[in-house]
Amino acid sequence: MPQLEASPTIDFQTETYKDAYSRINAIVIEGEQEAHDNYLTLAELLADKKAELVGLSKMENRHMKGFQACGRNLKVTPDMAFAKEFFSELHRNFQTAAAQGQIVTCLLIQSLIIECFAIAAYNIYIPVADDFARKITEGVVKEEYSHLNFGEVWLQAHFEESKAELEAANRQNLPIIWKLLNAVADDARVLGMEKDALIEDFMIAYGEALGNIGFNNRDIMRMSAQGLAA
Ligand code: Y39
Ligand code: FE
Ligand code: FE
Repeated sequence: MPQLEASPTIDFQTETYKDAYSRINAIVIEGEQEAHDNYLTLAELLADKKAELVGLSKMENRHMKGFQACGRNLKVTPDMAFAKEFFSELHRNFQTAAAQGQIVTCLLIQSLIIECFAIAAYNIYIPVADDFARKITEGVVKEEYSHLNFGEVWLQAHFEESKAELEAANRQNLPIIWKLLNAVADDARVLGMEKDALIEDFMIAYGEALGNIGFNNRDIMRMSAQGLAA
C-alpha cells in the first residue's frame, strides 16, 4: 500500500484508531521524555556544549507536552508501561555508555538513531494526522532536525578518533531500531503510516547523517546493512 497523501477517510474516534494511538502516542511521549533526560546527561559529559545541550533538553520537554496534548485532544490514555518497555533496550545502552563516558556512543544513539527515527515517524505522520496533532508535529519535526544537526557537527569534528566507536555503536543499536519498527508496524498502519515508508525515510535520514559526519558510500551501505541483522 502506498503511503497516504491525505486522510479524508480516517476516523480519529473509532476504538481501533484510539487503541493504536494509545501505544504510538505513549511511545512518542516516552521517547521525548527520554530524549530530554539524554540531552541533560550529554550536557554533563560535554561541558563545553552544556548550554546548547540544556537548550535541546528543554525543547524535548516541550515536545513531550505537545504530544500529551495530542492524546488528550483525542481522549486517549497513553499506555506508558508499554512505551517504557518499548524503549528499554536503547535506554539501557545509552545509560551504560554514559556511565563509561562513551560520548560517541551516546551521540550515535540519541542524536543520530533516535532523532532519525523521530524525523521519519513525524514526517510520515503529518499528512495523516488530525488537525490538532498535525500543527504540533510540524513544529516539533523542525526542531528534531536541529538535534540531528548537533550530533552531526560534533561527530564530524571528531570523526577520525570516533570512527571505530561509531561502527561498534551502530552494530549494537541499529538492529534495535529494526525490531522497534517491526513491533510498531501494525499500530502505525492503523494511523495511516506504512512501515515501508517509515523504513525508507529513516534510512535516507540516517544515511545522509553518516555521510555528513564523514563516512563514504561504502561505509554507509555496510553500516546500514547491519540493521538487517535484527
Ligand atoms: O529526539 C526526539 O525527540 C525523539 C525522542 C523522540 C522519539 C520519537 C520516537 C518516534 C517513534 C514513533 C514510531 C511511530 C511509528
Ligand atoms: Fe523531540
Ligand atoms: Fe529530538
